[in-house]
Amino acid sequence: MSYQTILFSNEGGIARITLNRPERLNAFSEQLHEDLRDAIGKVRADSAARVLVLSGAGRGFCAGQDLSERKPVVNGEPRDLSTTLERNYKPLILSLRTLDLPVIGAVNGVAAGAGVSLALACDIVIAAKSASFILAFAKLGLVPDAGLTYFLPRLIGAARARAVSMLGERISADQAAQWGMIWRCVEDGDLAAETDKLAQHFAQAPTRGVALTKQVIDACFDNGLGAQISLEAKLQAELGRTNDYKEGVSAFLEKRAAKFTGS
Ligand code: LHQ
Repeated sequence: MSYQTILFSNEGGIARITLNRPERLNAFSEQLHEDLRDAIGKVRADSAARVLVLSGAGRGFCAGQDLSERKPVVNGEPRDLSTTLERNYKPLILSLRTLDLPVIGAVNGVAAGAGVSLALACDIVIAAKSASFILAFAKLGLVPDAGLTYFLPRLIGAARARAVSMLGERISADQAAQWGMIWRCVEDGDLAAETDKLAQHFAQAPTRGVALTKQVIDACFDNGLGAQISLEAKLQAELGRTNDYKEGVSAFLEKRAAKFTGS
């Protein structure tokens, strides 16, 4: 299936979505939201998919909301910005966080505004050295949105989150990695190969264990210690019944590499 604003493939357990509006640095249009909804829905429905890789075509990752589609005044009235957040961004961000697969964000270039939210909604973010992150909301008189005020303080702490949100200064990929905002920053020429290596790893990983690891780490921000240990126990009970757990233990005892099937 082909889309107007994204490139999509899903083979060998690896689903790839590349935002493909390079002339606008892959800014979010209505069509892009629609295409992403459809493609992520397909990945969710495909039991053979074991990892999703998100990236951008051209020199940008995603420049946030396409501002030409969100002019401040519509028919003489101020635009209600909450509509697109509720209708488009909230379902998008939640669909990535609730996807039972690891999501790799390969940040190839600038991420601005909701493009930063999209990157931080991924499980593992790897960025090219020349990429950067800009909380452009500050320059428009807006608050960070699409989940950014949830992710950012948790990742880099409130002091840094406040400063970068209020100033809207460019954060280099190196700085983002040093702050723990992303997993790694790599040389530009190594981004594709490093992303592929990660994707190949997850395509052969115990997928259910990875999915529940994603869930349990997300839950830790809302749970107390006792509730979190109980959640670990509940998820472990489920994982103890998987073929992959049996295979992992057998492979260890037989001193051989495990062959996980994701079941
Ligand atoms: C763009 C955009 C863009 C349209 C580059 N839109 N064309 C949610 C809900 C509701 C409303 C409001 O917002 C939100 C959340 C948000 O995301 S708010 C934040 C929106 N994003 C921005 O404010 C970022 C705007 N872009 C920029 O500041 C720059 O383009 C950055 C710093 C990202 C990159 O700068 P440069 O590398 O110098 O590239 P450029 O500015 O020349 O951009 C290349 C082209 O892409 C250019 O078009 P042109 O026809 O002149 O070649 C830009 O107009 C276009 N573009 N971002 N968000």
